[in-house]
Amino acid sequence: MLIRHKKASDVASHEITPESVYLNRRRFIQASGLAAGSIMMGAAPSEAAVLPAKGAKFADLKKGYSKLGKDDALTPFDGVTTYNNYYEFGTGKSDPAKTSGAFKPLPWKVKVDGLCAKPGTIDFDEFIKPHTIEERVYRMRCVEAWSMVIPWAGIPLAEIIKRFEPQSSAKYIQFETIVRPEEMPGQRSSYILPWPYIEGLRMDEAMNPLAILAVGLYDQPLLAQNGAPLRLVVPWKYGFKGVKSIVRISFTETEPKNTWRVMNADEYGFYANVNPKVDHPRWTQASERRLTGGFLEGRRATLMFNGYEEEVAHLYTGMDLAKFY
Ligand SMILES: Nc1nc2c(c(=O)[nH]1)N[C@H]1C(S)=C(S)[C@@H](COP(=O)(O)O)O[C@H]1N2
Ligand SMILES: [Mo]
Repeated sequence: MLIRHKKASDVASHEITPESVYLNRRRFIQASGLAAGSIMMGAAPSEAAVLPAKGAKFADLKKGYSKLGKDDALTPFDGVTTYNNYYEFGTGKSDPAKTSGAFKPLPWKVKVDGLCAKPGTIDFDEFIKPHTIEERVYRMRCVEAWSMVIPWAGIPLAEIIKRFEPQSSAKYIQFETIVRPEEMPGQRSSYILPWPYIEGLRMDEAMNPLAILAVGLYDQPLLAQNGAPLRLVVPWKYGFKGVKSIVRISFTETEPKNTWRVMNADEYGFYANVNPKVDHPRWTQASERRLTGGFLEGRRATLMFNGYEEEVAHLYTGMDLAKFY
């Protein structure tokens, strides 16, 4: 096993929190008004990052920056793990949970290359070991106009980037999803999308403190359908920017050719910032339906930059936001 994990028997019972209890704890925190801003519970772990055994919980997850409104109840675990977009496992929302049984998230290697001083191919445990895993509770807004609220466990992308010492000529970062048609039934068809799935960010976007590489959600390692073992989360952008099951990270001088833009440049851009004023040709972006308790709610207004305007608007000063869809 490449991941240094606690054996189930080593995990103290207070660290194993059933989903229902977790939700109640969260609701309590929200009810007591502590949800806005950083949640000041729990101490930073003294150890380096360690993934828990399957089914067990991250111990003492550090509470990172999370900002929610009063109408932002968490999407239940069942919703986050059964209503997915992951075309490598099929195009239906329930396909990824159903067809990903053969997918093996471990062992895993991540190749880092391009314009940086320290390129290399790194085992997943080495990749996460130097870092503290933080909880970040973020809204997630798909361009199809549905949304969720997800308690991620992840590592600030900026911290990871710094380790590889990108050169000043590196203007962008590109991410690539694994290609494993034998484990990913959607990849056996070349009609769905061109594989591998590619996404990217401008370097200053990638360095923004909100951007994380997630390794878990609801205190446990990511399931295949959510992008195990490692996926990007950029909460102010549409969900398709959140590339899953990353095997390669490249520092580039030119703008990455992200998959959905390659597929249909009239409908998808590179920046893909959540913007209620700019409609997708097929869907209004002014409002969205939140997934709660197993169903999609009625429409609610979509927020500029998905509610993270304060944190990210400065990245786009001088840009025509109506143009950069
Ligand atoms: N490799 C890969 N990454 C992907 C996708 C995909 O099809 N393949 N779908 C994207 C889209 S459209 C969305 S909305 C989010 C959904 O993430 P979730 O299923 O974990 O909620 O994943 C994104 N990442
Ligand atoms: Mo999406």
